[in-house]
Amino acid sequence: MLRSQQNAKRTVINLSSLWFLEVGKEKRPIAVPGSWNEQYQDLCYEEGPFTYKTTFYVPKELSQKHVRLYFAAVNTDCEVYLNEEKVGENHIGYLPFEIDVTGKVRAGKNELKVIVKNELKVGGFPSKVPDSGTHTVGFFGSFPPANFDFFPYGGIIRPVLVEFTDHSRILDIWVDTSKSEPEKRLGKVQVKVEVSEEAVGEEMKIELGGKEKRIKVTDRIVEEEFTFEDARFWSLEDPYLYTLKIELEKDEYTLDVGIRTINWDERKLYLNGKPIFLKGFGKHEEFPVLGQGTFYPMMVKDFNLLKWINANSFRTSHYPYSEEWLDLADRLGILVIDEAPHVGITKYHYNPQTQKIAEENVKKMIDRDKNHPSVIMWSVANEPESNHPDAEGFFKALYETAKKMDRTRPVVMVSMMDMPDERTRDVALNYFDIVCVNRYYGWYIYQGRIDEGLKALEEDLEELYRRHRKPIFVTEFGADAIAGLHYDPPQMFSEEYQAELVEKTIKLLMKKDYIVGMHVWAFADFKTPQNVRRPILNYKGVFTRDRQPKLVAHVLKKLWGEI
Ligand code: BDP
Repeated sequence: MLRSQQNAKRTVINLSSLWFLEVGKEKRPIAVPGSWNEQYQDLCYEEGPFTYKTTFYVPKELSQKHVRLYFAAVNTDCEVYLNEEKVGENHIGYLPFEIDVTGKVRAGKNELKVIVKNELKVGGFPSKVPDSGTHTVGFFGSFPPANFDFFPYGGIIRPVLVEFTDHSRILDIWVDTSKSEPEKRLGKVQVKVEVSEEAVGEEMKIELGGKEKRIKVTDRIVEEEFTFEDARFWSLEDPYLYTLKIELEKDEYTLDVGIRTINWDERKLYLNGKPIFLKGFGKHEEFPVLGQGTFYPMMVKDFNLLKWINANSFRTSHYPYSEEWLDLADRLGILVIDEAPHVGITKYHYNPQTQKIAEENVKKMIDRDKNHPSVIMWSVANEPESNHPDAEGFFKALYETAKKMDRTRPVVMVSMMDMPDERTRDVALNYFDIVCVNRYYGWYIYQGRIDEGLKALEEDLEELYRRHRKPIFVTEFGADAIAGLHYDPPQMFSEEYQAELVEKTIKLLMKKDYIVGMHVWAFADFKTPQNVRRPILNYKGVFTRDRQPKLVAHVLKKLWGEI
């Protein structure tokens, strides 16, 4: 599925605006995109269902076109009604869905209604703390009872678009540059296009980087290859994008294409044939006052800070972000680990029905983001209960699902298991291409004892490498620090302690040649459910929630500037 695009042959109405929210008998204004929890104090902890309403106007000539509603994301369960007729429903947050409403849109005024519920469910997405307790130490008794450490925001969090196209139209595009030979500067771009039945028999024009091909469409799928001698490869230093334009008589679609290759072996990860070391963060797509959603100024600010601090990558922990994050990453040369909305997975998820939903979620993520050159790997989950025997089949299936859709990128699962303690033995990690682990030595374990903690971390990593013989990526490490809290000698929660722990951990990781990346947790402070460990926010941010640097930010800028 392609996202909606305004161009010379497509028309898009963007419904980002002030909608109405029905709360009981009341009708309140509500911003879309956005989450209800931050817009109204009395709705902070509400799961809904709430009814969103808006209207839009359609000129007569457009009402006869192919029309689809494109929801960039709704958290979480929703039913969609157009002019009082139910036209669709969706049950996963953070991912887009489309509804074909051809023939249902009226010339003139149309009414759109979306009923949204954001309920935490044991064994669901988003996942609720199982009554019997949780495998995740430290999250007991949190409210809302999310089985994860960030606030469960609800609502229409991303834009809603109405797109009008001809019936003869482009449905999907796949771009694969993995056959390119960077050492010869030879770019090979395979382009695959899916069209609607009505387009069969027409001529298609494909333009890429100044080259043009005209093809008679004989089938719903068209495949072509472009070769570029002396290609300009997409890289962190030169994130060059070629423009790909697909044209039918009455439809067109434009995509940015980066020519680059990704490979990996037993010890290293390569971008364009050269080893790449990932420096950066796990982060969240949430902000003070705004809550969760698509907010452009915040994206620009965060990318500017990523560049300032000399980071080259981030993980979309713990769900896919608005697609514009990837547009910016493509354009600015930042690598992204794209993560499925699978966090807080426990044994209650390990059944065939939930596995099928999880497979669908992985497919939807890859389907949305497959053409972004910045995406360097797919993460199918964060910190699942992967020491449970039933995790093996569940995650093997997710790995295979991802691989079937994309063999060109590594597929990973982020584990907090597989420590030297036998009880943490991860039954699924070995299926994945790169070993991704979260480790909190000097924080959750070896509290207040950074040096001892790091000795234990070193042993842990050595053993992990011996066991897996695959590159290791430390996807999380860090410490809470409350901005303005200082202490000498460094104490937990002081800026000094966070800076020391992060600096010493990085210096240790740099000594190991099988380590391919290190991501500090987290980019910025973020809001969590209420519990005894979190004074409103998780304070592991290198930046405060309003994006001001803590002491550690200056340490990182210097260290990463030298790597
Ligand atoms: C890890 C999780 C992350 C948490 C972090 C922490 O992946 O979501 O916020 O630890 O405890 O367990 O700060």
